[in-house]
Amino acid sequence: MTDDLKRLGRTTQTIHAGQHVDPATGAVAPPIVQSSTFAFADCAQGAARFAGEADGYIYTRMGNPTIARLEEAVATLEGGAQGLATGSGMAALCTVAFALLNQGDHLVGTSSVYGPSRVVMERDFSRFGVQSTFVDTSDLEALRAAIRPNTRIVFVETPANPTIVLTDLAAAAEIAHSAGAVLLVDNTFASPILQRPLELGADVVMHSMTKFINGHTDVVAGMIVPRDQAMRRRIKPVHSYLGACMDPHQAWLALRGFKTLALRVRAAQDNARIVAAYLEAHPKVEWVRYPGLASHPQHELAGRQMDGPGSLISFEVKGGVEAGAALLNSVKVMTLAVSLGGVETLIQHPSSMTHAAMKRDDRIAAGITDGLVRVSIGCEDVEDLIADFDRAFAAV
Ligand code: LCS
Repeated sequence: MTDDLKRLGRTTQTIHAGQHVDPATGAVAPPIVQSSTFAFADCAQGAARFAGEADGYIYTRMGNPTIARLEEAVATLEGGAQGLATGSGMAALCTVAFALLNQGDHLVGTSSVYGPSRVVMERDFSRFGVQSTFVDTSDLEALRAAIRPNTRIVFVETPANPTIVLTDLAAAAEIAHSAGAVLLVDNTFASPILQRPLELGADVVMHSMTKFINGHTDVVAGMIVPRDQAMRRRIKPVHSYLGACMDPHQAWLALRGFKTLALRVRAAQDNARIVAAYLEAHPKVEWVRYPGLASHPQHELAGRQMDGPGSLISFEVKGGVEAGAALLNSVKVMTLAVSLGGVETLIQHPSSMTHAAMKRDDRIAAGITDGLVRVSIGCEDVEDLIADFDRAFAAV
């Protein structure tokens, strides 16, 4: 990461970060170094690399030149130390939790997070003696009250999946740090184009790069960005050995997608503003939650903490689950599918899909109502999306 690049604009950074010309061939697009292992010149060099006394690659699970470009690129945008790429967003979360938590430790998380992020803590990490409490972290008093003497991680997802509720990151950092805990932020929904948690005091950022960073709905991938080298040193040994690593080809695809991140995020956001206003005015819509609308309870926080409201919208159709299902079964331009952050608009029903593994009481308490519909607005011509909604609402 060059100092020069840090001073350039975000669009320039996405296009150039990690994209140096290949010194061996002059290739402008990065080569895919599809090798599991790297030869040593002699035994002394191999031993020095293993001892951490010499630079150079050893084995792709521990590091690879193509993956390193992507780790540099995302870290440049987030403003952290070199990233640690993982095979999925879930692998990023599990790697951080595995690295930073011990038996008897406690994690406080946002109640409305991606369903499996919560389930893996409550169902699986609990088997190893890690306790967790999930609360509405948009309520800073509730967050403060959930902290225990053994709390080591405060885990915030903002905007939250699928409720689009926001958490004040600077305040959450202050609460975590005064308790001696680390603030881990899932920045998947905003992407570093719209929100940079490390600048607001977070210690670690994670992404499902399956979403905006790759952006083309053809890769599952994750990324961890530690605040500094000290935090990176705490996570790197687990990252190297846990096996949640990335493949070079996967890294190359994500790096290609990353070049257009700023363009895609802004184009989708332009569409989302129009769609959110359309939904809010629609007689068959019960409520809409989108940070760009004045009706969003944290519209003011969105303006302060984010560089734009993004392209995820949640809403409920009047008539609840059945009415929502009629809408979802009638879309033609939009696709009924989970995932988000791609160039195509995806629409889904969280309580029976992405958040089905959560207990219903927990879902309701987290604001994930049975009728909530989540839409990830893409980069299509917005007139076509509105026409698709018109057609689908007619079937409700
Ligand atoms: N964090 C967030 C905010 C997510 O939305 C997801 C996946 C993950 C982490 C996990 O990442 P993965 O392992 O899938 O790369 N969210 C999904 C969703 O809402 N629909 O399908 C997947």
